[in-house]
Amino acid sequence: MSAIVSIIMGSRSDWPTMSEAVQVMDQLGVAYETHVVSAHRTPERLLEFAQGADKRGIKVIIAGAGGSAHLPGMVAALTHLPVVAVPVSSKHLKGMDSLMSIVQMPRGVAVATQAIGEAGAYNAGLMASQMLAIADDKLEKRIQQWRQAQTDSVPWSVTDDSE
Ligand code: RP5
Repeated sequence: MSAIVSIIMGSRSDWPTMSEAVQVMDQLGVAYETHVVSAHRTPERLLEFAQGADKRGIKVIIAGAGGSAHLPGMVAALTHLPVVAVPVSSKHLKGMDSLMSIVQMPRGVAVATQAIGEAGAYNAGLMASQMLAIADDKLEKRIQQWRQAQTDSVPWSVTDDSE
């Protein structure tokens, strides 16, 4: 299966967070690729990646970055493909810097920003899958089944697992 979602991150150090995105896509059978693309350290790679993604068959981009976190917004500026963004937690400001930077996009360039950290990365994988399901009936069915399984897994009782 060739990749239809591209997961990019500003640094290899973002991978423990961004690896959460692949978990849900593995469960839902969505093909993805993963790359390190830094807006600041590899700006030419960023340009090449963003301008070539559509031609390579990528439909949705998930971009995670921490700190000044310019990657998601710059990718969105360079391609019409939807960009789902993950603010990665940072050492000094715990990802508040990443969130504030990523979420404050100027009018006319959209980024779908998720929560800070692992839950945000996981939901980015889910959101990308839901976007793709708009034009994929089989994937839509798998997502419905996945959601039902999640609902069924929530226990009624806090004291007895068997209930
Ligand atoms: C950002 O700076 C990256 O996305 C990462 O979250 C952060 C720190 O990067 P490293 O110094 O660990 O490579 O660009």
